[in-house]
Amino acid sequence: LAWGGHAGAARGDVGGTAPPVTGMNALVPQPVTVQPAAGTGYPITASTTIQVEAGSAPVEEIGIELARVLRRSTGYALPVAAASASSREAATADGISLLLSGAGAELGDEGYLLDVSAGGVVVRANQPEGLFNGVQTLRQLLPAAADSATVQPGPWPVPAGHIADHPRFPYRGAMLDVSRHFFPVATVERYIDEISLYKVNRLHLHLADDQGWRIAITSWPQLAAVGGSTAVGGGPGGYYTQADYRTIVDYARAHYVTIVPEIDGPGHTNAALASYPALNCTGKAPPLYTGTDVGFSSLCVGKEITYTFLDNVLGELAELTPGPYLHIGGDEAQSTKAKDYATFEGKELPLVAGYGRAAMAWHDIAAVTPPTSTVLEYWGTTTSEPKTAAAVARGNKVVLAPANKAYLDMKYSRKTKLGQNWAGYIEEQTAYDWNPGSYLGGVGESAVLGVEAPLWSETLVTLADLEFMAFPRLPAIAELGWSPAATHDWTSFRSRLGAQGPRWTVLGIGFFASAQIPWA
Ligand code: TNX
Repeated sequence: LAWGGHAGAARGDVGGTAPPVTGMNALVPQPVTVQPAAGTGYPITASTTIQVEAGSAPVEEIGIELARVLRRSTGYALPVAAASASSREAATADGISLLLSGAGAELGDEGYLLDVSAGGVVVRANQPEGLFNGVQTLRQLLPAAADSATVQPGPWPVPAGHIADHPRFPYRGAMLDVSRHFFPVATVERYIDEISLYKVNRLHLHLADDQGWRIAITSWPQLAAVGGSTAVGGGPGGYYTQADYRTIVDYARAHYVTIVPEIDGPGHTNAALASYPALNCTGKAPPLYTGTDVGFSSLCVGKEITYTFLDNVLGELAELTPGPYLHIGGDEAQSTKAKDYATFEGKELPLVAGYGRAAMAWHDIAAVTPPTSTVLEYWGTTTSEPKTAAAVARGNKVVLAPANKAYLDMKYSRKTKLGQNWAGYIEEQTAYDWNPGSYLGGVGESAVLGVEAPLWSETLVTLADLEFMAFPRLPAIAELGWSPAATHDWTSFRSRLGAQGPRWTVLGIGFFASAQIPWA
């Protein structure tokens, strides 16, 4: 179908009659180097095999997962087998080869090479995570129907060409607020599927806030039993058992996503305070809270039990979480005096270090001169934040999640039913058009660990709600985290993003059909 005949054009502001981009020119995030080649490329057929690096269990798992996805839609057998030494050298097995050789050191751990010729598809990387990323690119090179859960007619061409790719930033994050509303394990797993398609490699789980405590802590059982028993607007709430949490961690690991668990404090703690009277300075527990105000709760800074509680919680979380970070919140502590806030963080930060982890915290923590290992997550709406800049001058690193750009819970426009607007309206171009490496004063490229797109859930109840807010803005933030600054281009991005629409439709993602995008 010609471009002009599509619904997107009828929306009025799409403009032009250029054909929709396809194949190598339709990737999100944009790779470092893309060289389409002449020729028909490689068609996946009933005789295609998937060949994986011999002797690597993680690579075999990546091959099996690719086979699982493609078997559903193609109906082909797609056997997974160890690649022979000769196929590794020739680099043209008849099929898809996933190999841990010949990638070149400049690609790092997460980069990959992808070559498609009539002979087959070869993905090369230094580490399994690079092959995983290359497979995500391969999935986008196939027709959208390849992501279908039921057998489709095909054909299944992979366009010819060469891609060399590696990320701009190591931390490419999404955050899910499971406290304001609780989301079951299956929803979190689906979100992991969706974010990993766009090479997002961190999932920050906001596990505790005023409205809900969502992780079972063995040494403090009332946190989940009481603090997890409701949510914004009332209702039963919910929490993850430790087995549930391990299931999420394992699922994330298989998708090369690191879980970053957050227990917020000293503010945003009403659910904990309601669970244990002893945590309150008054010795009396407040009622559970189901509203949406912020800034009214505080842990009791002067009580020793506060730090026993934090030590126990962080200890259990560290035990459950393989990743390098424990996020300790620290935002909007409006009910904690500045002096008490400093005392509190001064006692909590060493607890994190004691469990061998680096602390992450919202940038508010810059006020207390945290150790340089503390990663600051910037959530402000201005491009100047002196305390964060001072922390960077001392050596701290920053993850950028500016609320007026990266907050997926902000409304797209005045007309959006879901979401909030305290940081403004965020249409697609607003989410995309900023440079993480020069956005915040005093925070240059080398101080930026990466970006994150937080999805706060005061107004979001269902999986469909989450998906409507995350798509298409999550892929915009994902591209800012992955693609080189030199490829940043709104005109290119909007047409490549438009090509993702059919894929989301096949996957059942009910996205916001932004009128800024020429949807294919
Ligand atoms: C601010 S930004 C918050 C959250 C809210 C969010 C809603 C930040 C670190 N805290 O508590 O959920 O706004 O948009």
